[in-house]
Amino acid sequence: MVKVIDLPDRELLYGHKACPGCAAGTIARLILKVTGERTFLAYPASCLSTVTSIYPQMAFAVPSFTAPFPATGAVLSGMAAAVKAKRMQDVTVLGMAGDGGTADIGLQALSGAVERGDKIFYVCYDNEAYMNTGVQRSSLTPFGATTTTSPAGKRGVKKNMFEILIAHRIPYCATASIAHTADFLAKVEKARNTDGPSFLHVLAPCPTGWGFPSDQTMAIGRLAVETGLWFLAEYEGGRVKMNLAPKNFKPVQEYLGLQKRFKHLGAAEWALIEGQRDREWADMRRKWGF
Ligand SMILES: Cc1ncc(C[n+]2csc(CCOP(=O)(O)OP(=O)(O)O)c2C)c(N)n1
Ligand code: SF4
Ligand SMILES: [Mg+2]
Repeated sequence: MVKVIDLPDRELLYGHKACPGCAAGTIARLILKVTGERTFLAYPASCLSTVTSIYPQMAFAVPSFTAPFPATGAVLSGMAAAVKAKRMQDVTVLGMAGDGGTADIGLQALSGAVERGDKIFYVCYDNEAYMNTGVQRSSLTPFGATTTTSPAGKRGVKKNMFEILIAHRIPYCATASIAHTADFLAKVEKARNTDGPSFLHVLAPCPTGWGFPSDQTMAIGRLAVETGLWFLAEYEGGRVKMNLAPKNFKPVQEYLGLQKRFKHLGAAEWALIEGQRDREWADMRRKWGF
């Protein structure tokens, strides 16, 4: 049973310039409603920095720092050290980075911060490409998606950040979807109350880069889970809990067919994607026993 969280009216992210329907903006806004005013925030070069921090304007109402692209984890460690040195209480040291800033160039700094056990809360909003610089492929771009550096849909397999963080024996890590909002908010609350590092990987549908109408963000987010191409899980106390395990998945074309980045795919590729999905779910069921 997911706990429903009362959110304050006060906006701590206001007046940003993200595209209509951008999930990343909503994710950041809702996270700040949970973590509140006593949040120290760092984010690297990304859509999030570009749409919030345009000199002389600043859309965040909490102390915020644009980190160098590879350095979010290291910057958060520094903030956590300062909070400890000053004996500050009830503070959230929060990082929000894209898939490129997390799974590619920022992976080492994140790994170091988690391994040191620093009390930080790191969010990866995953729009599955380098959107800010014009939709280039990242290691979290899914199989078959068109980007400007993989025009015909390069056949890579999306890196599994959840398992990479589990391999660090992190105290708390979870995956989430903006379309499952109560589950997402409950995980934010848990992550920020964790005594040590925590990591949240949130799928962030991007109308501009994925090619879907801007009023379909939530529908796309739901379909990702219903087709089994995204999963909702938590790792804590050394165990994995699957929050939602559909008995039957919807056909993947219901999700892929709504997005221009997959429009070149046909029945053969859908079958490949479903085969890969089924193998991954079988593997997860075996490992985590759900
Ligand atoms: C060292 C370095 N390399 C490249 C860049 C250019 N750059 C800025 S943002 C960005 C893409 C970020 O992608 P992602 O982390 O997925 O965030 P998104 O833009 O998708 O929100 C790139 C390549 C940079 N700022 N610094
Ligand atoms: S390109 Fe995508 S992630 Fe970036 S602001 Fe627009 S909708 Fe959001
Ligand atoms: Mg991205």
